[in-house]
Amino acid sequence: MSDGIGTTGTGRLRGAQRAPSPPGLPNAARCLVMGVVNVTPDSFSDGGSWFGADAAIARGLEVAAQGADIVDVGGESTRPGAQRVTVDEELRRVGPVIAGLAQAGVPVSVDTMRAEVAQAALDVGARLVNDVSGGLADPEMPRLVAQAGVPYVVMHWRGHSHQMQDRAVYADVVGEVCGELRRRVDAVVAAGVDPAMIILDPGLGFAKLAEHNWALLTHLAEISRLGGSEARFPVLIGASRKRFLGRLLAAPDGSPRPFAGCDDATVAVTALAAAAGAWCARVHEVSANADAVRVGEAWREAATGTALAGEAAAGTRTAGDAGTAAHAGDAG
Ligand code: PMM
Repeated sequence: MSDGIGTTGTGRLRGAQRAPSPPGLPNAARCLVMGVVNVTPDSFSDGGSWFGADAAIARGLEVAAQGADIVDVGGESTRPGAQRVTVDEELRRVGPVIAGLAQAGVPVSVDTMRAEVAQAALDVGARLVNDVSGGLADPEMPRLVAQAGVPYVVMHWRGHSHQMQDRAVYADVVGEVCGELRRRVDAVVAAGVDPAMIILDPGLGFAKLAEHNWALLTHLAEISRLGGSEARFPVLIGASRKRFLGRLLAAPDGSPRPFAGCDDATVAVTALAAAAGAWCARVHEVSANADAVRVGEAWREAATGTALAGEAAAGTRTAGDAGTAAHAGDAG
């Protein structure tokens, strides 16, 4: 197994590769940054902050200016225990925001589990459908995405918010998540979705305990290959401000760190995930994460270059010598 960090030889090279962006999305020689705009009164960490079209559009423009490659607009909270909103309410929340941002030239994704909402979002300029249920919540979704020919985030999901934490039971979380994602990929491809349009997401925090999230984060290369296939899918991760970070940073009395105090830890996860070959990090605070993906990319490139030089020189020099030679004279 290889995660692109801390392993050696060809394992590291394979793990560090990153799948390119699907057509129609920004492509960069680094991990992308997706800035979150939740147009909800009750989302996980930013509920209520951008509730209302003008505030949400202003926030979307702000995160784009801070370096978000894509702005993800959602109108339904998925925090554990949340109740669903009606289709009309979801449409009312996200429609004007997506239209406003798309008109301003911002690449927008719609965070929805409903085909009707996805269609309306695409009609006003969204470029990507981010479906946290991977097509399970609304059976119409894969067909709609296939007909529209747009990129599609297929996230690992085991049920709606009110029931998901009971389903955080795994014997082998990486193997089971890869297997369940593979079945979703097969299903959406059978519905007509072009495999080149699929982005995978392990669904951190969705029917996952902290140890499950960490295990998945350290096996991004396996998720990209669904545990061993030839195809390599782009991988999106959404660790930002999630509870497992608050628990990691708990006070001495055990009380979890509040969401807003988890942004530095989010940045650390982003840098590590970028170095491990993640395609995109979904985050609430963009600026520092936009720096972190560049750090991660430099790390990944240096690791890859060192390993390549070591392989080329095998038998004549050690990998350490090769790494030194490759950077001789570089004082940066
Ligand atoms: N997490 C949330 C919402 N949407 N989409 C994807 N693809 N991946 C995620 O991990 C994800 C998501 C919940 O977080 P929020 O309520 O803080 O936005």
